Amino acid sequence: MLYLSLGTNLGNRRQNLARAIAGLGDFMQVTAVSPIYETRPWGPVQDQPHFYNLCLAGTSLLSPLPFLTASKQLEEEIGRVDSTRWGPRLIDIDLLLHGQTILQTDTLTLPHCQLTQRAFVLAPLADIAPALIHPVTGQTVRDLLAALPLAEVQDVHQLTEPLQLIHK
Ligand code: PH2
Ligand code: MG
Ligand code: MG
Repeated sequence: MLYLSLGTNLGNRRQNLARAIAGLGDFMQVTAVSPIYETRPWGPVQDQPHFYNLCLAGTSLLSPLPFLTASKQLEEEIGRVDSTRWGPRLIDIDLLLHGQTILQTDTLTLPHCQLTQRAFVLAPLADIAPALIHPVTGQTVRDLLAALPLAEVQDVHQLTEPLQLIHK
């Protein structure tokens, strides 16, 4: 099973998420999609629009590095141009977990290195996989979320209207 985090804070955020999920269908089978969360920018760049974030689960025949390449290509197809670290983006597709794989290369770290600190990742991930165990810390997603400072969790807001999935 693999788990992804999607984020967008430019343009039509709902449409960007829907396009990413449709495009991911070319190289993975999506089996679960979380609700959307509207989230305050997290990290060193605070002066940028709020994000829409969600998590999804699925399977893929691609191993981690080819999967990363395919998802970077999809980001470009959707129109992501500026890749400033931490800056605003049309779409960001982050691989959180790929089975139990633990990996550290220049381009990819698994599990995602900031997974345990980000409410905008853990809240939607807990909606679709609360009992999933982090292969390094051994904690469940539910417990990782509960361990975050309350203020961080209060910065993410679940939207009530579900995402309309589209077909390419
Ligand atoms: N992505 C970042 C940096 N900060 N903040 C929120 N709320 N959501 C994101 O997806 C996000 C972020 C870098 O990828
Ligand atoms: Mg990211
Ligand atoms: Mg990214």
